[in-house]
Amino acid sequence: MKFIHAADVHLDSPLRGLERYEGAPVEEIRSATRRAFDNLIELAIEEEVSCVLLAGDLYDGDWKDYNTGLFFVDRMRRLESAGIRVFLVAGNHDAASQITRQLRLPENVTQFSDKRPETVVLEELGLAVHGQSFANREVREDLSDAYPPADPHLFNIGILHTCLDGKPGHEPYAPCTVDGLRSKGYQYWALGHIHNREVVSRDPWIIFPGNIQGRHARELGPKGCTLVTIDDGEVGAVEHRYLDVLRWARCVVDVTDSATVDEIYEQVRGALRQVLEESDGRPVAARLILQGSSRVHSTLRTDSDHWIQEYRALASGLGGAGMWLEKVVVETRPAVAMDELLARDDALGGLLQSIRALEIGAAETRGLAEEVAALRRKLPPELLFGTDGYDPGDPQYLTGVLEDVKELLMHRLLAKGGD
Ligand SMILES: [Mn+2]
Repeated sequence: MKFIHAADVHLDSPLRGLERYEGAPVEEIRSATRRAFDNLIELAIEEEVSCVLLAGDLYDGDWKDYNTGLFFVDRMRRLESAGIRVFLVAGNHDAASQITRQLRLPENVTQFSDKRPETVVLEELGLAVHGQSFANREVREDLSDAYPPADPHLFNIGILHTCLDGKPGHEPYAPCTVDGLRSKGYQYWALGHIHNREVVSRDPWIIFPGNIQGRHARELGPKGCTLVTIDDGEVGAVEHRYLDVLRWARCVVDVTDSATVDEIYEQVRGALRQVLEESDGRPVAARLILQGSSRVHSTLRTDSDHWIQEYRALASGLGGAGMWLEKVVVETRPAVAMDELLARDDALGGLLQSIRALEIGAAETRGLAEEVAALRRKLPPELLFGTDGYDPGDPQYLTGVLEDVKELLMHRLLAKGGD
């Protein structure tokens, strides 16, 4: 028999950072999580799996309206007609406390309790499925602790939404340990919450399948689910299957060897084309990052808005499945011998030396922190504390900004006064 393990569907979650741009395929982007979920349904039917496991964060949060629920119920009915069972637990995003609207689910779907671990036994398949949902967003205790020991006569699967032993960039919910999971004696742990695919262990199998559709520039590369085959009560094959309909990529181009902006443009074209070719026929949302030391650094920097739009136009003209630049980051350095300039015994040399010598100490950053305090109060919390968040009052952040200012000043001077 076979089963599919997926997690973090985040149904109807918006894809961040794309819709603002001219030419971005707004409808395609909005429907991406649904189409990826449709791919999952199709795969389940095609592969004739016995069950589908959804390890939490099926929803992105409370439904905006009933459409999200209606879509899900409809897809569950399709699985029901194909004789496929579905087991799901709620995660932090769709914990009982987060969801106010509800729809009755078809009988093939089991949603595990958020009070205690439950076990469903499918005698005809020789299968026991254990699971528990999140009752609220912030579950701090080890839920796996109370899961029952394995039934020695059956193939045991544990479904759990967890950060495991803590992963950077993911909230530390329902922590547990590999040893703790192993001690239950299950053959397979179907985990969710971490959006990157990871095979944590092979004995027993402990897997994060990752999410089924990348939603922003940090959820890179192919996304999908895990298809597991069980032969004679043991795991036979474990395969990753792609379900995503749009792919996120990071395209870093070192422009050191390009002498002119035209050469850089051609280099970028080649790099973007390669990213598109490696996307398995999916449209790509890419972040373009230019690095290296460049003789045209100041042109790129001073006219950055122009170049960003040039690269955007370039990307959308590449054809194929389509490509959009989510962001263009120019991180080049000037290709000048800074040491020589600093050693110069003239006005420019002296000015450069004094800028470089500016000491940025605690007092300066403290003063600045007070000045940005008013601005900070106006910022939405997700900007301050999200995974991509930054705190403009943070002394470390401010020191970084001041260092940037120093560098920028020096480069401006060189662009004007240098050769
Ligand atoms: Mn989660």
